[in-house]
Amino acid sequence: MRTEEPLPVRLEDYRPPEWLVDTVTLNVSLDPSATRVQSLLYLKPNPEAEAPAPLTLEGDGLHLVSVRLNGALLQAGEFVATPERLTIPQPPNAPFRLEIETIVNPSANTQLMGLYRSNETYCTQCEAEGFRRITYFPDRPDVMATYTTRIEADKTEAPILLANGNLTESGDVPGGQRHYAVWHDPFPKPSYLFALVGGDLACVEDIFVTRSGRKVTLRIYVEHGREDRCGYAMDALKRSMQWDEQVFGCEYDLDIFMIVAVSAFNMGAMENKGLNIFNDKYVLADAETATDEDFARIEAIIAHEYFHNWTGNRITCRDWFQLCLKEGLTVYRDQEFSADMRSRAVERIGDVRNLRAHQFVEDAGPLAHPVRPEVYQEINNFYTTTIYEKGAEVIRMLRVLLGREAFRKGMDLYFERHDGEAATIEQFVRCFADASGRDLSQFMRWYSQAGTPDVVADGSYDSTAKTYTLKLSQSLGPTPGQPIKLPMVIPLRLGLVGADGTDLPLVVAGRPASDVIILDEPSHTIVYEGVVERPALSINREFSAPVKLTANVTAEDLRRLAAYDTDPFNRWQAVQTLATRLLLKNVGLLRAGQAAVTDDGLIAALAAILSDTRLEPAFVALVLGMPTEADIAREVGRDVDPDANFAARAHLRAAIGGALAPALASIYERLTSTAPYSPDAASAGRRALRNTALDLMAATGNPDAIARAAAQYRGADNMTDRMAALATLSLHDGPERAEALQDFNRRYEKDPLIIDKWLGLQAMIPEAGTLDRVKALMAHPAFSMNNPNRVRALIGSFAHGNATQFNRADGAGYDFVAEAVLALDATNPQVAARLATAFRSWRALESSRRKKAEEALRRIAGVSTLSADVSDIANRALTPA
Ligand code: 0A1
Ligand code: ZN
Repeated sequence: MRTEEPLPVRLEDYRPPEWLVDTVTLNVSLDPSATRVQSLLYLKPNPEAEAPAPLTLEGDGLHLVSVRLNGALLQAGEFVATPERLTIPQPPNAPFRLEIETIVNPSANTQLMGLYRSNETYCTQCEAEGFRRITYFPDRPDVMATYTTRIEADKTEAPILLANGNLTESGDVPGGQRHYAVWHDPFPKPSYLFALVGGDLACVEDIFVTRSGRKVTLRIYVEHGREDRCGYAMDALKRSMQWDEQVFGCEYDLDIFMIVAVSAFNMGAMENKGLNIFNDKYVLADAETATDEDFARIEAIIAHEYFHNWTGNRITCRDWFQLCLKEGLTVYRDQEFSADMRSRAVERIGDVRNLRAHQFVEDAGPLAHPVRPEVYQEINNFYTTTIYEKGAEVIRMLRVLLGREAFRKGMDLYFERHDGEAATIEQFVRCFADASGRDLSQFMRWYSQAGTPDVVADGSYDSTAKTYTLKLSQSLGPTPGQPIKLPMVIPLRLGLVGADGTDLPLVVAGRPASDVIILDEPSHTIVYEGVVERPALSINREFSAPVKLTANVTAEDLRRLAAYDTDPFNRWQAVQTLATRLLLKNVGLLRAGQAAVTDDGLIAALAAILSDTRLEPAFVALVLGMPTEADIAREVGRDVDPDANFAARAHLRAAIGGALAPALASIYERLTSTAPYSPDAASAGRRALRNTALDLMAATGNPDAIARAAAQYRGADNMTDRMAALATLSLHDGPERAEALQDFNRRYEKDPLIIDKWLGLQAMIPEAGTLDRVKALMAHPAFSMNNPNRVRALIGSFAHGNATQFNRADGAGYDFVAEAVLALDATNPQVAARLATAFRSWRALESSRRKKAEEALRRIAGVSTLSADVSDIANRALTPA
């Protein structure tokens, strides 16, 4: 743990590094509790820095053994070493060699940052500031060096020794049980991309031939016995490599690409050069153990980490404020990859649902921050949905604004101009401005202004003049530190949909007009001419801008869009909007003690979509999905009562399940298949629709439907159908549920990754008994507070995925999560801080819950030994709006 209070870091304080590092030669001798790290650095003064200065290298909890400068052992007085810093007050004003020896204890590293052990395997995590937990270093991304890593270890403990780059040498250490391997990475990189692994791992190997004909060895390392669950990840990797060549012209650059799956990992995965390290959850999959969603996520994360090789590694970030430079761009790239591999419409709807569920919520609360923040206390807390997913939306808007071709030109220019550099957002956007000749200065506000813009679209038809007048306006509310906002550049793709469902021609001032309107003023009016009939407005098609849209579209228009819109996103959106209007009305009625109502128009729209056999099943499943409790809470906005939201949604689901029972039953039968399981998107879509139908039929509590779910659970030959049936059963307290839950535990008790699904499902049951169930499950043999996946599955699902029970009226949900945050903070502050973000919407709650949530947050914030990570989240969450 750090012993110094961290100061806020500000973008405006950026200064170039005073010292540069040409080469790093590491010699790491692995030992469970005393790993010896010898680091040889060739340093030189940075000609761009202001003045020659003392040399200050960062550390974190380090123990120094010795330091030598140009071969001479430094004496006390010639350097100052603390666990956090190594300072040489008077270094030569010329290039020199520095040799540093430190000892670290990987077994005691519970933070999982730096060098640690996952089960028995030695592995590293250096992003963002983990390298300084291994050796003293100028640990900032604009210091790029080439690395040579020699690893030595006991042969039986760690027969496999890996590091970044290509293997150059390996062999036995004479006279003992130890062996070594030397890896060299010729590409200059920042320290956060360093990695090494040592362990007894199994390996699956394949080969990829790049477009220029180079053979690249592909290896996935996993625990012994897991080799047969690597096939899908390997296939996804090869498809990613090929796609990046075809779509972005990016070819892989080393002779080998390795992925190592570990069971203890703070995040999803890490893009270390040539040696990606993955949470095993995002590698291992087969029909028996993984759901369709797991397969899709594995494909996306494998692609994401691979794509970082160019967007992140070859071109990295100048400083951590530029994090979205690599993350937003790489998310955009992985979303496009998934869209090409699967269904573009389904991918887009899924991505937007995810954006609204997480990023819009973050943007609406006390943790809101710009896509490029200007200040941070703890960088680990900025791996957020705003940096990642909103960052991707900003890139997507660039493509909408510039068009596909100019966008690609801008990307090409970026790769050409900045390869091998640590770049900024300004440099990135400049490439698109230069490639297109467009002025993108106002567009830059997407990077600097936090919050979700509100856009109001008000259309009116003049049947005499045959004109359609569209008034658009935008506003952006205050966010922490940003009381006043300037207008954004908002690209809105739109269509005017006629009664027969076709798009009417867009004509403005006598000329054909683009289907993209750029709203860059507070308000703007457009008059479309020659509009032969009253159209239904379909706006923000494809979700062309990440805004909250309010349009004066009638229910009748929405039903037209639901039935016909040529843009599948807005077809889905039309149903969502109809459902949201009904849900909001019912939340009001229920809170006033009245009965909820139904909407025949919505049911009819759903029935029409259900019976349209030309539609992709995955799309129909999404349409039937209905807004989530979180969606409702977001729309309600303030004075939120999670119980009322839940009741309104449950009422709607039961109404659909009741009214459409015959259609749902026939879908269920029609999509029943005896073909062997395949994770492809089309098959997954059919399963998604069939399981949605099952769930809606059971939503009425109909015993036949519940019996059907129980039968599906028992008879399933794949995890998707088994889990879906279990999820349906989990919502209906009865013997079928108890039996299936017990069976699942028995079946998979040896496999913690699968038990995670079972833990998560139970943590999300919207019943009063769930908190006690969660507490009891903490004693389950598979559960451990030391494994982030287990913690997220059980406690994280409860805190983030169970709105009614986390927000129990008696406050017991808050108390439980607060205690868990504090308990975890002692061992793993990053995971604790992530859990603490569950409180981020506390101010939107009705007053009684708000008070209880605030008390719990204050209890967290008041603990004096808090980590920087949790203290940052708790304090920002409590800062007055
Ligand atoms: N760069 C990774 C995310 C990541 C960030 C921090 C980590 O530290 C524990 C790990 C991974 C990505 O975007 O996938
Ligand atoms: Zn990433």
